[in-house]
Formats: sequence, structure tokens, C-alpha cells
Amino acid sequence: MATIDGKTIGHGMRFAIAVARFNHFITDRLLEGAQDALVRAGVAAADIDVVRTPGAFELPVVAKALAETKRYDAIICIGAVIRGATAHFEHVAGQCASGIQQVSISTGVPVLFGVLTTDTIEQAIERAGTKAGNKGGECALGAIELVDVLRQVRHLTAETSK
Ligand code: INI
Repeated sequence: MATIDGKTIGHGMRFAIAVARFNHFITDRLLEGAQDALVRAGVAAADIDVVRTPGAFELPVVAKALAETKRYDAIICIGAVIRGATAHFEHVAGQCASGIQQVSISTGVPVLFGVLTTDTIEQAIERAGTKAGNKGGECALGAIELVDVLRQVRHLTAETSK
């Protein structure tokens, strides 16, 4: 029985971070958390590209374009969708989440969901570097782990098909 576990060692890996400008007070903190986590895990700063989108709704199309370049080991999507008085929240959050998942599955490039979906601004602040940590940083470490896991799984498939 084999167990495949990903490590969070990022040496030599290359990442793109797509970050929404909407609610930038929050997304800037998440971006900082993600960049800091990547660099502390051994990723070279020169191997991290940042691309801005207007809002979270546009993250999937940009993630797809980035994935198709084949330049990156993974794409990290960062946004903050905060509930307002209308149903807009549901549309933006839902389409963003399913779009990101679709891009990841259709391209085979890991695309991480570092998008906060909260009821209040306070909840978003808590997750952007205050009492509930920094979800951007957590997402970045998840990206490194997933790259490692997928490398191992893809290698295993090639070996066993011989
Ligand atoms: N975009 C966000 O990233 N977060 C939000 O909370 C948000 N709300 O609530 O409206 C939001 N809307 C903009 C949306 O992502 C698109 O940029 C816009 O609809 C144009 O397509």
C-alpha cells in the first residue's frame, strides 16, 4: 500500500497569482500572504507573476489564459466576495468557484481557490492576516503541496503503464 503525500517545498516551482481588485483592501493582504508563503517555502520571487482582474468574477478567464501558457506549475486565484443587500454575491461567488474548478480540471493545471466568500467585511478582515490567519498564505502552501502531489501521481501513472 502506498501513500502519496505532497511536500511544501517550492524550490524551482513557478506560480501565477491572479488577484481581483474589487475589495482590494482585503485582496492586497491576501496577495501579500500568498507571496510571503511562497517565498518562505523556497519559491524564487522572480518565479511569481501577479496579474490583476477587475473582480472575482473575472478570475476564471484569466486563470485559463495563464494555465494555457504552460508557464506555471499552478495558478493561485485571490479574491474577496462579500455579501451585500442583493443576490449579486451568489452569482459572483458561485460562478467564480465553479469557473476556477472547470479551468483546473480542463487544463490539468492546478488552480487554487483563494477567494474569501463572507457575510461581512469583519469576517473578511479576520481571514486576511488577523485573527483567523491569512487565507492567501494557506492557499499558496496548498498550491505547492498540490503541485508536488500531482507530479508524484503523474509519474506513478507513467511508470505503471509501461
Ligand atoms: N467582485 C468581487 O471580487 N467581490 C465582490 O464582493 C463583488 N460584489 O459583491 O459585487 C464583486 N463584483 C464585481 C464582479 O466580480 C465583476 O467584476 C463585475 O460584475 C463585472 O463583471
